[in-house]
Amino acid sequence: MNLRRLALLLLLPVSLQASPATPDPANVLWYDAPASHWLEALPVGNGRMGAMLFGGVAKERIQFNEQTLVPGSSQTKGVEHYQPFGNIALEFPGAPETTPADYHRELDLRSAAARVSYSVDGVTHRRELVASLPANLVAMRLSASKPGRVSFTVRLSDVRKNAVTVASDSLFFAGKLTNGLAYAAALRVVAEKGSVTRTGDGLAIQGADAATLYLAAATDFAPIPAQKFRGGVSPASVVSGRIAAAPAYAELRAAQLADYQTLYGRVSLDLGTTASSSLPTDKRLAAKKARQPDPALATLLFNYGRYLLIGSSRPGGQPANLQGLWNDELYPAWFCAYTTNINVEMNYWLAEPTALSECHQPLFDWIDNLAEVQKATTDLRIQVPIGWVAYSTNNQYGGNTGWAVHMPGSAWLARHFWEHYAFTGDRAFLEKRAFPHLRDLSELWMKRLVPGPDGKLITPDGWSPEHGPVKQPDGRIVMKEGDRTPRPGASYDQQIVHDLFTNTLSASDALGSDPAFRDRVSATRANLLGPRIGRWGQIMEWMEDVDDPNNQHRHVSHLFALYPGRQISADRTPELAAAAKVSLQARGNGGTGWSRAWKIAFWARLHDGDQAERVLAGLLEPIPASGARSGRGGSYPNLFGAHPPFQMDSNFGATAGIVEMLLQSHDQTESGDYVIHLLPALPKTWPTGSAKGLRARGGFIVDQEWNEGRLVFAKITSLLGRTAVVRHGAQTHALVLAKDSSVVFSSESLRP
Ligand code: FUC
Repeated sequence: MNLRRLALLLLLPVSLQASPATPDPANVLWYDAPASHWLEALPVGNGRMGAMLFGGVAKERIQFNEQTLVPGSSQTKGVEHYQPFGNIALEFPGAPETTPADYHRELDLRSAAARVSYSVDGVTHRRELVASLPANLVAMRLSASKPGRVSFTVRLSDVRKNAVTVASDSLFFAGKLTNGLAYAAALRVVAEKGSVTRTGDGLAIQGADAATLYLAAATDFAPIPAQKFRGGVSPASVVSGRIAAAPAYAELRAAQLADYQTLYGRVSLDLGTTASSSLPTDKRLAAKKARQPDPALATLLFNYGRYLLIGSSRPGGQPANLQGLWNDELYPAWFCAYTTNINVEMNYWLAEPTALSECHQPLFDWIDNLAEVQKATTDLRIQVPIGWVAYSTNNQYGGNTGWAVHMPGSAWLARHFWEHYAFTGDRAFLEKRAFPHLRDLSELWMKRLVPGPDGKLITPDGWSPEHGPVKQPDGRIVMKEGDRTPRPGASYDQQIVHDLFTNTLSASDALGSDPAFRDRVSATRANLLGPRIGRWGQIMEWMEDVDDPNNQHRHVSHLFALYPGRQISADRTPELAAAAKVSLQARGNGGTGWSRAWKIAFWARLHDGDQAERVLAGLLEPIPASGARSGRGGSYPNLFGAHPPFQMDSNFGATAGIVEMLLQSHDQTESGDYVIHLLPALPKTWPTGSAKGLRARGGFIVDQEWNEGRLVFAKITSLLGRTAVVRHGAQTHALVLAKDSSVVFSSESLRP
């Protein structure tokens, strides 16, 4: 291809380019049949609304969500199920009931569009579904290869069955949830040529060249300030205004692409392809299970996690919930809420290292709100003199389920504020938003800790989610699921408190604030119990050495210090790292989706890429869409993570785990420089590839290429002008880079 043609192609919007013969295996999910189940349908999202495309030939279904459609309140026992919003149903008169031979359905992650195409009687029909944040709309374009051949009926429905109003070119419904939250949705049809007429409960489009559907959905939820959740704006007028102001499809698409690609385009990963990579996505999962290598499937999962976070978490909106924001059930598992003992945190592990820092923002707003609600609580179980305490499961309002007080949860959430600073160096954020949490929660824990049996400081009522060792009448100790007995000195609490103190000390140093406070935190941290190695060489999960080597519980809370924490390090604390390995081996490679995702990161932190990749392969085991609530973790046909049931934490966690295999930056030197560790856990199955645009703490962009398992190129760009140490294998290099300058290493010897 000559350069002029290449330049022209690059300038064209992706949607206008001809589909390649084989879809890009690292960026496209594709299928040769319509979805017959929601877990086969394909998601689009704009960080407010989400929609799932089924792709039927005679009948199309688009199920949609809006992330604030939440009943419940800010009270204890205030959590209720996040609601599905509605559906769009299309019918195509005269379309065949069977799937045409050239049927193709895809989700293109580069251009953030779900598409369907097929031919009937010599006419090729195309549909493209997108979600635009600039327009705050979901839009679908239907077109045909011959003029006047786009004909269909469209209906809109509310899941709660409120009446739909039919106007000349639009459909509308409105309702209220049990908590008074008002909501509305509106759909407008714009046909090119042809006609749009009312059909009673819908609209009929006939003989058009093309048609565009614009869907708006909104509620009167207003997230901030705490407990005042009504925005006062009528959702009916909001959605009517949005569909009326909808730009032409090409314009909407250009603005959506620009908005989306600014984020998505920052990172690219290439792990190579194999013969299996060219199969449809569901068949790739099956081939992977049959041990056909397909590294590009890992790349696709990595990219999908980033796509899904961009689709469900944008500034000013709600954070990604247990299913991101995609849900079609009235009673989704665990309320489709925010669980703080792993799940909501895991949703955000990928945000900073994969350059989606902006997508982290909704979590900070949600935490601030939760903190405000909990500080004002009348619930005696979580009243504390300073700081605040979270329950295990919480909603958008700051309410909780009443199960179970999660004492170190606020400290775990506060580490996200620290991480945002560690990656971005945003000093105003550190001072105004991060430090107040870190300081108050450190004060809380300095008050709460008590001397344990050997004088070391312990939590008086710890927990290792969500089980505990219970003594039987015959003296045997068995692990009890859901046990909530207070466990003084439980490792999970100890490690999170250590992490809180470490982050607080780092923040104090960066801000140069209050040396007396800093010294108190430092002295308290030095006197904390643990981590300790037990009788079979494991990291002890509880203060007593009662761990069962056959316990394969999904939570691996006693390894928090290995990941996401940084207390246990393969380099700095090799004995503890060896014990962590013993614990991990005992827990096994299986478990729920999120449990497996966590284990990828653990093994990566232990620098065992082959083992990390084995766990990742398990996460890619196919789970049938229909068996949604049983079995073990894996991936559904649309690559949504299976707990089972569907939870999106494993998608986000898998992406974060893959990052840890390729780049780490949690360790620091004595002088506080971050260690940028290149390819710390590269598995043998990814011999050749590249990872570009990943972020390291201290404000660095890292590009890497490797060949036959060897680093052949690394480029490090400094955004903040901080010093660091670059490491690869046994080689290290002291990095002194001015702000906005780069260094290139062309071999693994790390000589620039
Ligand atoms: C925690 C986990 C469960 C589930 C729920 C949403 O309670 O123990 O496995 O993921 O969160």
